[in-house]
Amino acid sequence: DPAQPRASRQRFVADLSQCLFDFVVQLLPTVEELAVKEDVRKLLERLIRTIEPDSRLLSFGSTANGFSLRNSDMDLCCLIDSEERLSATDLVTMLGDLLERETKFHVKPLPHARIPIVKLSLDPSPALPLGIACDIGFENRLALENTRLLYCYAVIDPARVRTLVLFLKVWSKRRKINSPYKGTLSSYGYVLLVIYFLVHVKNPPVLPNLQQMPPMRPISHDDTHIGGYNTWFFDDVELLRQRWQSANTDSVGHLLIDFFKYFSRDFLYNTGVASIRAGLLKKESKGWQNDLDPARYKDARERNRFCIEDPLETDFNVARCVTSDGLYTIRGEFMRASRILSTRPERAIYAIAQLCE
Ligand code: 3AT
Ligand code: MG
Repeated sequence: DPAQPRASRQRFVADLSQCLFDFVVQLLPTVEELAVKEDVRKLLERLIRTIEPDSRLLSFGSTANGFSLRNSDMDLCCLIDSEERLSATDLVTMLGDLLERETKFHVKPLPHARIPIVKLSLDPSPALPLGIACDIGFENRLALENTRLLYCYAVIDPARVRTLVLFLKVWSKRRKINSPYKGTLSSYGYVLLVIYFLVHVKNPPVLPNLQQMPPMRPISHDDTHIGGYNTWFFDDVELLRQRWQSANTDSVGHLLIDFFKYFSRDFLYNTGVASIRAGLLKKESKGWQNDLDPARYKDARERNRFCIEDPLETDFNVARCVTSDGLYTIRGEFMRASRILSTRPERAIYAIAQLCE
């Protein structure tokens, strides 16, 4: 019966979707964890205000973008609203001293890093069985905006977008291809790949392009630019939730299979740039070629193996840390995942276990 393989394929994909939801749900942060993190943020904000009274401490990254897993680290950004303020280097040093005196955190100030931060960690406790890790940076307004952009994408179609993103984050961590310090890609990079795929590769698209939608009211240049970068995007979440109805009805399982297929076979790693703002771009058009004369452009060659345009800071390649070995490993993992899903083990749950082995 020729219909038999097709029916069993459909059953596998439906089963895979259900398993992905179930798998991801058990990895979400608990209510207690979120409460402890908010308490920590408030405590730190109170302490920072003893140094800079006009400051606010805001969350960004996964704690604020809707893609948080259990025990993920906390990214905090301090904004100072007054005109006269200390330099980031001085603030990091002073805050480091203060936190060391006043709290139980392990404190590591990095005042001379390219982006000065204070690193904090807390030992495990009943509410936080794995402790807590937290970075505090200063005036990183672009990171707050890119967090808000990802958050808007997360809430448009949470069932599909959050499930896919969270699964890929877990998968990339378990497969050890989520360490920019070791030549692979950050979580932020993987999130951008998923959104790029859902906005620009899937046809019809699963998500709208929030940076290219017409604004509802006139916008002024000053309100929409930070450091020369255009940070405007359509952010009326309520309206989006009501109005956006994707013509694409693919299940999460189907999208995951296609995602791995696309990034193992079709994406043009040598010449292409994945941009959630503008779709597939050419490395050449951004000056990000990696085939330049190696004697003169060694840096460009190393930095642009894999190119993902930051949605706001558009001259920044989010994948610049990916080395040629790193890219080889990542592509090998996309192929492995694609193979596992196409050989279709007996049950989807085994496929997921094998994927994340
Ligand atoms: P984890 O749950 O911590 O794995 P995350 O979503 O917090 O994932 P990252 O830790 O990779 O993601 O990054 C934290 C935030 O920092 C995300 C983004 O707002 C900002 N960020 C990270 N890398 C870059 C980058 N290369 N360019 C601009 N912003 C970045
Ligand atoms: Mg983080």
